[in-house]
Amino acid sequence: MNKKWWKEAVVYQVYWRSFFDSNGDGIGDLEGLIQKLDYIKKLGVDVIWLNPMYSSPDKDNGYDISDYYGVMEKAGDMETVERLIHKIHQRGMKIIMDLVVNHTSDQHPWFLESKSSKDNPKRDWYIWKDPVQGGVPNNWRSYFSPSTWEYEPETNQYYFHSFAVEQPDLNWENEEVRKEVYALMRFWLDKGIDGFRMDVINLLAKLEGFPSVENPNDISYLGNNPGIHEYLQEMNREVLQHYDAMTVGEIPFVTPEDGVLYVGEDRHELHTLFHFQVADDMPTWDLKRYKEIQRTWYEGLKGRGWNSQFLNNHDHTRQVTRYGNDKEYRVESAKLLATMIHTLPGTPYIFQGEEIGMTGVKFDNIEDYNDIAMKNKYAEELAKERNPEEVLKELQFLSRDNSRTPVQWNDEKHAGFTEGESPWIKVNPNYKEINVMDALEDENSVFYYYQKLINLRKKHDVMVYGDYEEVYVDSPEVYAYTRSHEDDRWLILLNHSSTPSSIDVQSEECEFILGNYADTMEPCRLGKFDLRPHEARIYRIK
Ligand code: ISL
Ligand code: CA
Repeated sequence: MNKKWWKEAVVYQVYWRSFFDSNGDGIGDLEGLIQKLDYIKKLGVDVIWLNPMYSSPDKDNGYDISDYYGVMEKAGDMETVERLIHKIHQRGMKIIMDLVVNHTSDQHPWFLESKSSKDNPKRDWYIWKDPVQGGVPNNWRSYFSPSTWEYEPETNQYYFHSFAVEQPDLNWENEEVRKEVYALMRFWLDKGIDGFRMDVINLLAKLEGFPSVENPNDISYLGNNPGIHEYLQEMNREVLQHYDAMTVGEIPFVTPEDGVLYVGEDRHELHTLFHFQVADDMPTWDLKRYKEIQRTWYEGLKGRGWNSQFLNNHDHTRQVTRYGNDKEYRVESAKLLATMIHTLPGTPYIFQGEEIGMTGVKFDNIEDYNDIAMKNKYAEELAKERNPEEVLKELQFLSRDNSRTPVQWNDEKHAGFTEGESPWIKVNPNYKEINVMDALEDENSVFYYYQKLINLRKKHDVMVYGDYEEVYVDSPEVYAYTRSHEDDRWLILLNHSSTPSSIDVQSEECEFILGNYADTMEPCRLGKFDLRPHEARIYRIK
């Protein structure tokens, strides 16, 4: 396994509209991000993943792009983007941007032309089908609506959308589309960005013939279809191999067997990927299932491809709420989950605010929510005559807005996120207890613990390149594994429960490296002892 900068990197995801507002309009922006770069640098991360800031009507918060060469006004302008790239590089960090090319906005000029007439030269840039028996061409569901088809009366055809109606899918079978995408990729790489996070990149190839399916609610037919690897290999030949660019693919519905086809170093497609087996299979913490997922991915990729490790992002609620204990043990469990993500094999991702243990949120009414996925689902369920309070309650826990509330900078109005009257989405009411200002003043804060974890990766190859082996596999509450590299062997112990859990460390030698409880353990403990609630320990052993 050869050494690469993107294998050794820690990535920090900035959802800029919720990060910091520099001009008082209540919306985070790129100037605001520039003003906070020293804070991100202080954490010790290497790469910033910036969510989409391209021109967009913002129906899906930037994932509906209307001009790949433009900058969304609320984010800033091209000069600000260029300054941002320069200032990130000045600090010795890199920036990867979101590549969203499975679909565009329905306001993109390409689509406006395509839909204008059947013989428009861009008609075939999107996917149009005749009605079947007077209705939709097949029974597929989209991510954000009951059907993947939207009827256009002017030309009496349906167009295909994997997500919202406002997000028509591009037709990747059309070579002109592919060439256009490669050109826009080069444009941004030539601006100096260091790679891409590729949005649902495994959806580019559609199932041949668009056949109706047995169970339309299992939408995995949207992804991993024949032809996808040819597209990615062509993208590599045409663009990526000519740059030192990091590529991480967002790959829903993928198993390790298929995953290695996207990231195998001999495949010349992507460097690494986000799979969603945790997010999709584990609504709440399930240690047995998590161990199994980590084991199958490690075995599936071992020696061939590189994994990524994350537990939350702008689409999935905050990890300390979903998979930890954000009540009695919020700080300990935030640190424990971080220890896990930063010591498992693969590139770790930090979602903004995770480094101070920010939690999910519960707004009292649907008007307080913004996310199109949630609002569409809410409307869909209410159309079934269901009770609104019940539906809202059902959707709150996994709503994507849980992660999209503003970063909590201090205990002032709006948590210091904006000087404006009201932020675009409410601040989590717990900002007085959980904010950056307090974290930076407390040597035992989650922030400084993240800093130590990140520093460990910089100093010890075992954290990056070490072989992974699970130990104490039968423990129902403790996740324990070793990482081994040359003569370095580290043992990571994680008690995921809110009660003490016993463990029996057998080793001739042991040196205490790091723990998430303030009291240090010198010399480290051997033999049988209890790990305290949500306690994490890292040892060097023999
Ligand atoms: O949000 C999810 C489940 O509720 C995820 O499955 C997510 O929709 C899916 O992983 C695709 O996400 C990406 O593409 C979407 C965009 O809304 C997401 O923000 C983006 O991360 C469409 O571009
Ligand atoms: Ca702003």
